Amino acid sequence: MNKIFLGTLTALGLLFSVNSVLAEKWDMPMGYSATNFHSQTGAEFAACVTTGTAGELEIVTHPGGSLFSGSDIKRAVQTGQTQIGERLLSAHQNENALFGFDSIPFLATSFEDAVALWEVAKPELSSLLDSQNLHLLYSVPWPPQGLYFKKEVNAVADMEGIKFRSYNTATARIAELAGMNPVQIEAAEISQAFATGVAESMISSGSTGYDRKVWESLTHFYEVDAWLPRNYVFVNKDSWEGLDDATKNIMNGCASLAEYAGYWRSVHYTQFTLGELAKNGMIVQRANENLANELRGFGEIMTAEWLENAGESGQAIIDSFLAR
Ligand code: PCA
Repeated sequence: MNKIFLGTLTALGLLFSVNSVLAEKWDMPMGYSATNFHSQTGAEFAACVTTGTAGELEIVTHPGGSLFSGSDIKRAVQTGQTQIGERLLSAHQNENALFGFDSIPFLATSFEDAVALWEVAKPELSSLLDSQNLHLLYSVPWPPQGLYFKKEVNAVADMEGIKFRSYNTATARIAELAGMNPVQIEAAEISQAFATGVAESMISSGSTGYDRKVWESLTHFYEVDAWLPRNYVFVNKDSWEGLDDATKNIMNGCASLAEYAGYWRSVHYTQFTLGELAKNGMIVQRANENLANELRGFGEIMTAEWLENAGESGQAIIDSFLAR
């Protein structure tokens, strides 16, 4: 009896020591604030993996650019400084136009269309990421993008000379076409940028306006539904390939769950956050027909420019999306 007991103890001891040798901790930098719905989705994803692997793989999220600032996250994961991260996909548009497929003005303007566009773009995007030593895990869209100002704007002419906060190449190009002055600023820093007058307008979702309490500086939000940009979560390819199949399965299961939950959070957050902007004193309304038409004109120019840069793979994405 004693022998069996001792044997069991030894086996358990071995198990524990094997377990602690195998247990790994992955740090997951994220660019947006802890209260943002993407960050909440990421935190649940991390908890899902940690629980699913019984702690053998623990993922710890670091929101708000606290571990690496938004603009450094992709490089940090690519080079193995950390194993996993989340970033705004179109922020890499200056590296390769394909990363900006989700920020072509007025191509996909609803949640349903954003999903359809994602489905046709995903294979091309996954192989682009793969060529950069990254493995794509999941992606969640932001709510539709609208225009923030600190005055009434009824036409593009009213935008002349305004300092415009941009977050990718497409948003900077819109500013340029409208005669505004773009300045690239991470979401984590926009409250301060608006408060100090470094920027006085932007294109973004109700969600970011709400997260950053922009009503403290800005007064108008115009719904234009220009596009629904995406965040994506990605893993260093060597780290991914180092996982056993059981762990990969758990990660994939948690990623599907996160993509689903994040999508619905984004859908529900859309009206909620616009309501909160209004409650806090902002004028929230659809852009008038004239302004909407002028912006659609920018959309045509920018679609042509994107196709020129993205070449055949870009054309194939748009063709399959339009043919769906
Ligand atoms: N919020 C992010 C990107 C898109 C959005 O709605 C931002 O403004 O940085």
